[in-house]
Amino acid sequence: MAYSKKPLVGIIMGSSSDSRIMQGASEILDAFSVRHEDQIVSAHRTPARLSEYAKHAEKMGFKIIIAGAGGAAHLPGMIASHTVIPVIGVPILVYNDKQLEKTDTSKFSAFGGLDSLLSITEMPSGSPVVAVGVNKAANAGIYAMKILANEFPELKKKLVQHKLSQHDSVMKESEQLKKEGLTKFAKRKFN
Ligand code: RP5
Repeated sequence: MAYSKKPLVGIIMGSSSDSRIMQGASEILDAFSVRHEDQIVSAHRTPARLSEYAKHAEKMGFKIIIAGAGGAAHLPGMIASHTVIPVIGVPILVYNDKQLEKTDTSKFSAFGGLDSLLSITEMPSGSPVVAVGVNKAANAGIYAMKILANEFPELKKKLVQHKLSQHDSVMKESEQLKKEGLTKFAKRKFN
């Protein structure tokens, strides 16, 4: 059952190359049956569209915006400066496959994602953006569910269930590790 006929969350990203990371957020929202609208909005390539998107988000009644960007990641902060809708930022370790050869090692951010993390979290006072860890889009999805759970009790139940299943999966793995022994377990899992 979806909680609303209209999307409750807007997911945006600075580039199509961010989609492989940002799908972590949409997978969580889908699992919790929460509708979302997904778009590419580039703060530096489509700056006018950015302010239009903020208006669109308000008109749509989004309760949360999840915004992912890499490098000098100004998208989440700029969106937050245009709207009072809470923004969860996802710093992305850039994988730029548009302009560089697949073999070019500089395709990842020179600063390992720290550039985007700081760009998002170090918003000056007055226009805050909360951020998850680098590439942790799924956490942005879970955090969005926690905010929405204040309004939708069914979501709260699902979050409790989600926690229980994490517990159960650790217990299952621990039993297996105990049974096989560390050396065999790690070899089977990672080799
Ligand atoms: C940022 O630049 C995007 O968020 C992306 O992470 C990065 C690289 O974008 P592409 O050059 O791959 O489009 O704006």
